[in-house]
Amino acid sequence: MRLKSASITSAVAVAVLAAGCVQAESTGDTEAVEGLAGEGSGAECVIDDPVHVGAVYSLTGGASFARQYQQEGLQLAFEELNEQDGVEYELTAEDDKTDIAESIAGFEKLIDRDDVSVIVGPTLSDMAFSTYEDTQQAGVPVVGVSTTAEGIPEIGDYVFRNSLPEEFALAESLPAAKEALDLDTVAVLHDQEDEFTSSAYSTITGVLADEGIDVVADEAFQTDDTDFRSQLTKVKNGDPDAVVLSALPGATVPLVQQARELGIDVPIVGGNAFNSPVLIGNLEDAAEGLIVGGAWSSAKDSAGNQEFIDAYTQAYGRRPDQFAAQAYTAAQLIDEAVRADCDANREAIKDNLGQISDLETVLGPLSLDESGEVTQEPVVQIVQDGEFTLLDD
Ligand code: 1QQ
Repeated sequence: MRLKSASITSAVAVAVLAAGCVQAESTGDTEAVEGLAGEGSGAECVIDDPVHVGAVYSLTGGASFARQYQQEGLQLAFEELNEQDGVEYELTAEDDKTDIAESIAGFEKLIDRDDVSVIVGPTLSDMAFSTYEDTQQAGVPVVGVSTTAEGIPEIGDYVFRNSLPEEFALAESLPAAKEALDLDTVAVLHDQEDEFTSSAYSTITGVLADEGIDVVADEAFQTDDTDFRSQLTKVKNGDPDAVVLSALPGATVPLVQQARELGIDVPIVGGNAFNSPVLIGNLEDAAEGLIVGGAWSSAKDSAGNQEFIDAYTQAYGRRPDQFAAQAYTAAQLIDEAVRADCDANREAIKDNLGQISDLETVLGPLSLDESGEVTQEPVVQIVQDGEFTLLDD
């Protein structure tokens, strides 16, 4: 199946969403593969054929801050799952180079040539809006592990995500920051081009209004901008209690550094990109006081979290981040869906992913519903001495 060009797919995806979230219908004619339907269920399930899982990440390019974390988290999880009897997973990963056309090509290869049962990814919401509508039509279930923009699960009933939506994370982090910092006023800076940042900006303005927090400056920029001094001067003149930033990592690092250089030392509340230790590391002292809502913390006492951290650190020589934890969890969700009916065909995985309720994961108890949306408890963290610390501690 040929996937449409990015522009058409994006336009179609947006049109579908604008039309009141009418989900695209699957026209996938994938025949069930006998060898992927097994005997038994749960831990007793035995499937003869290997289960092919595809993944598309941004290993290089602008979103490479997630770097190998997503790939390593997924790899580690499937290595652990393969130690269990009955089901053998084979993972094929593609790097979309943070490029929409490359992402489409990666999905197309996994669907048409590698004949995968399910796909994990991509890294960015931008790519999801350009690939999911066609993946839906091909009848291939996809699990987003870091795509947090509004409207993604609505693309189709084969579309799922275990990545906490930005709207839920911000609805937690902004009130928590208000309480912890006694915020009365903020300045808002946002990338007006990217799907994720635009979606987050819409949530930010709504939550600030609900919380009665005054916006003393509201400045926009482009994804590839590198000089933010004009916007930051207006922010400084507004003398806010904090800054709220909706940006991808590429803009976040120079923007935060320039803010500190200009003497804007107030706390900065950011979006999902702030959950990257790569980004925090690149910011060095400028990261002090950053606040972010997210899906995972190394301090969470969730089921298997410490074992996951230990296993990941031993395997890769550094501690995992949220993006690794979410990818790790996606493998667990896929295995849960496969073993439910002991069937690794695309349709069976799609049917069972939407039935997962309160599964104990390293992210905490997690549910996926038939709409494809995730339910889990967010965490709010602040950077202190270069480390993420739970804000409510
Ligand atoms: C999205 C995001 C990115 C910042 C995560 C890597 O949350 O694109 O939805």
